[in-house]
Amino acid sequence: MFQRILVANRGEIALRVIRACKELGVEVVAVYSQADRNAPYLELADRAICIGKAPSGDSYLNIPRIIAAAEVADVQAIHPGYGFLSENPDFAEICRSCNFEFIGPPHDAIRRMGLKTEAKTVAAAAKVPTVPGSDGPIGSPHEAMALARQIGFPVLIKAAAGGGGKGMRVCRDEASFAPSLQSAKNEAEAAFKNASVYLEKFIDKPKHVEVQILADHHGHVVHLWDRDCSLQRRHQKLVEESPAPTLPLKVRQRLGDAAVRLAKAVGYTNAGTCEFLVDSENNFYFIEVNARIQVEHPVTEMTTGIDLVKQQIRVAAGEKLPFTQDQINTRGHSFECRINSEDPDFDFRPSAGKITALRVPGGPGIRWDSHVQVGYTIPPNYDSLIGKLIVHAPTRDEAMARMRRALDELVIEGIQTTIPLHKRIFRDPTFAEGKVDTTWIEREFMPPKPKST
Ligand code: MV4
Repeated sequence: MFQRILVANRGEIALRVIRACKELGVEVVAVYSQADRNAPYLELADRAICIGKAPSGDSYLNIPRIIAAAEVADVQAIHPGYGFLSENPDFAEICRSCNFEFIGPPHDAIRRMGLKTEAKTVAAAAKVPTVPGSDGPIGSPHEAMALARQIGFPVLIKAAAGGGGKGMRVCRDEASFAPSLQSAKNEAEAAFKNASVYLEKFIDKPKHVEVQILADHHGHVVHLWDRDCSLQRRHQKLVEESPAPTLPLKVRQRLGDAAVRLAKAVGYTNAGTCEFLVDSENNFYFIEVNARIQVEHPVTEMTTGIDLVKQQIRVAAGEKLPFTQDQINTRGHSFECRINSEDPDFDFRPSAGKITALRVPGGPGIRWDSHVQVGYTIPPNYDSLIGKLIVHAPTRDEAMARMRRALDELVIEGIQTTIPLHKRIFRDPTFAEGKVDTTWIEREFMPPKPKST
């Protein structure tokens, strides 16, 4: 096992990794930007090193500064958390060439999975169902139009280097195809410095179901079942749960098997997620791989009893996975609500400021993953996630009741948060039936308000 690890991240995930290190008896070095110098979790690390000014480019995204901190602190490994440098293949490669183990997949697996058409090609070769569409990035607008006709409208134009919905355009008919293609390419070039796009058949009102996988360096790959993350707004997840509601066990087993085949096909190691779209007839289609620990990993930890962050560290240190697929048992149901410092009544605009009061829920089946405390000032420089409220109970209905109870206990004053929105969601009958798809929140629950003129 490593003697000392550096955490190249901030906020709740930095704290999550610090906690895992402590339980493993591994020393942990935190890094922080000037904006985070008063963050309370820094005191829980064995050492904290300032890596620069508030802008991410000067700190959490700055590879030379992070490598310098790792050298100074003499660590053996670097945990990237999520976001920031976690899926940057160059960072993973640099870490390893500087003799720091990168706690994540091999850099070539990150690179290949980052190219969405490459990921689809690997998936198809591993007999994982993919959405019908172009084989790889498309050529001339003329060829693209011919292909779109062949696929059949509506089609979706997606950025090859993308993800998260950027550079994505739904195109319902031939007339709108050429302009949609141009604007998708422009957006992709601006966002990813890569204008390459590909085509897919548009799946109407899909659910977003993802499968957690873990792979060691000894050829063992397992899946830890599924999460439903359909409740999203503008590609920002709000609520996640495990297992996916309304999906028959047979389908969930086929999803898990598909994810394992894909991971094996790319030589994946460490923790990762395979994302799928599921249509109204429970057909599933692979869309992308997330080559990192995800925000919503706790719902899987609650239902499987497996500490994913500890397993990431153990696998990176060369240990074998301590369980086989048939030893992974899931129990009950888990939900996570993302608590953001945003105002849902004002288009989710960020609400930075000082937390003047905080009451954290407790009791059976409750978990609160958060780096904030009373008196803490949320810096305006980073994402607005301030905590994750996670519940676990024997059944989905009991887990919903537990979440309602926990949300009623949770009080955060001084800033606006998404708590009131979550209270409404957990009282919604469609959500209670598990019948929410990825378009539901904007279509039915809170349609965009018409702009007053
Ligand atoms: C799709 C789709 C429908 N059909 N692909 C959005 C972000 C990216 N990860 C994939 N996304 C989608 N791809 C086809 N062929 C609908 C979405 C989509 C979506 C997917 C997952 C979660 C939320 C979403 C919200 C809108 C659209």
